[in-house]
Amino acid sequence: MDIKAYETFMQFLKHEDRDQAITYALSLVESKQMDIETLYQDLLAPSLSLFQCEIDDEDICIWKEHLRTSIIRTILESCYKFVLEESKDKKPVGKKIVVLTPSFEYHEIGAIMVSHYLRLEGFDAHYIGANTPKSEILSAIRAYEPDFVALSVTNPYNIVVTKQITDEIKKFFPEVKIVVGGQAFNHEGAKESLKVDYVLQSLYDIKKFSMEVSA
Ligand code: B12
Repeated sequence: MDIKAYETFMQFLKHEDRDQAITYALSLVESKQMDIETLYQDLLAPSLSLFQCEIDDEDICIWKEHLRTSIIRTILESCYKFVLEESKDKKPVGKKIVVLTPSFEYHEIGAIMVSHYLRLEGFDAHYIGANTPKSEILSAIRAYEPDFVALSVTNPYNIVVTKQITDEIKKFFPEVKIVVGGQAFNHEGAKESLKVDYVLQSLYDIKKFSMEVSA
């Protein structure tokens, strides 16, 4: 891990210096000092997952968290052109996958990252949004006919709604394979009640999954 790059980036974030943080992160990829996966894994993800507010005032902390998330989201959206460039020479997997977060789940940064990782692996991957109601998920499957639906779930309370959604996908579209991942599945027993085909978490899992389904 490039500690110096991480510390430089974190200094910009700590000072809420949006412009410098974005410019710096994009320059690392543009100058090929870092590839997309390294930028996401070593800088962007930890900058949120390890977020700690050093102020006691809860209102200020919430505002700071929102601001930081918005900076990271801008970087992710701006990186999409590099994702396309990096995946240009990758052999297509020949599978469509839609990535989303279910109803009530607002944490979407992980889902966006995962959709980029899947693109880099050669999937025809599309992030369709956060807090996606069951009816919209079903109509997206009907219209788009994906091979896989990937649900990102962070809050363990949302396992209940995830079960309702995945049961309906299995009922109406048994041919569509379901992938789940996200922090909620780090909790014991979270996946037991679900009828899903894959529970994945890390970039390593995604690469393994890609090799398995391309074969
Ligand atoms: C940013 C943030 C928010 C933002 C999200 C904004 C957005 N647009 O995404 C906002 C402010 C909206 C928010 C709200 C809330 N949050 Co919040 N939030 C966070 C924070 C700081 C970072 C999350 C993040 O983006 N991490 C970075 C990403 C990259 O990591 P990731 O999501 O884990 O994803 C990685 C892997 O999990 C995996 N992955 C994820 N999905 C998938 C899917 C597949 C298919 C695969 C293969 C892999 C995979 O790959 C990703 C890349 O490595 C965390 C702190 C933390 N420790 O995570 C709290 C945290 C997740 N939030 C928490 C809570 C409690 C809430 C609220 C309930 C607070 C409240 N009282 O209102 C609400 C819930 C809103 C809702 N209904 O969903 C708790 C959850 C606790 C728990 N029960 O587990 C945390 C852990 C904070 C804490 N320590 O208490 N939050």
